[in-house]
Amino acid sequence: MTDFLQNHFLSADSQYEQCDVCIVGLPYDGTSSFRPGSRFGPNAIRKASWGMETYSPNLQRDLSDLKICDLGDLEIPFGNKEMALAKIREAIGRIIDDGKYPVLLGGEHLITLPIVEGFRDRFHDLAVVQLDAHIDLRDEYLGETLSHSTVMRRVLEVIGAGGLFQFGIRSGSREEFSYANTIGSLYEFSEDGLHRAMRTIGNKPLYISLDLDVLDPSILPGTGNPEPGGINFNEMIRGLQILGKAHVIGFDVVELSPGHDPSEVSSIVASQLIREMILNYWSK
Ligand SMILES: [Mn+2]
Repeated sequence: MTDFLQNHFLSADSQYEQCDVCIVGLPYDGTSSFRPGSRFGPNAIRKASWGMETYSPNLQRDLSDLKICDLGDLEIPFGNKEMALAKIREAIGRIIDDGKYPVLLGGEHLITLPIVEGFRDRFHDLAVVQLDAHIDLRDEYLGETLSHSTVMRRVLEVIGAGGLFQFGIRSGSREEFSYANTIGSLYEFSEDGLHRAMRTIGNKPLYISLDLDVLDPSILPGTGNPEPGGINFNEMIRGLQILGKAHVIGFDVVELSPGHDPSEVSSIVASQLIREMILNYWSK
């Protein structure tokens, strides 16, 4: 049957077996501390995506030229954090092993940890770019070592110091900033800063984690922990393009909390960024 709109991302109408790019929703928000609701992110992105064109005039590429599949949301046992993370890690591993290009929709930022573990088991010398307002380098938060505010500290343990490149950071504790300065992970989100990171990353496989709160709350209020003074849309588009000079092996877009933006513009911004990222980063 044709002519029926389904609840999948725009143009993601391939079957899994045939697809090159595989979109997966990871609707986990179990450790959100301030304003939960990012479990509703993936479906809000899917819905908003139908309002945009498949064609990017900026890149002169079209989603409809790609074979994209949207698997829907992974079923996650919400009350059991370890089991939720293990399930995500296993799902990501299967998608990579099947030769698909993974595009992951959060969910809160903790989901990046099992994703990075899945990539680390399969790619040597992995680099991770974090686009985020928050530094997320606490060793523990409220007595927990696994949390949205400790996630990049755990990621560092997985990939090793020197593998993490943080952009857009404007919130964190004194201790976290001093730790970041000792390992040299902070970069300015500017053409200079991005090119500098690109030179260090070189030919390494690169995973990108885009926490949407890196954007200014005036264009993306629908997130759990908004921070004023963020990046605007055109700066982000330009930055994502520069990151495309590296070998980007997959990415996540996390922390959209659609319930906090009745205008739905946040979801529209998120879906446009995902279109640009797919068209920027996927190549045969
Ligand atoms: Mn954040």
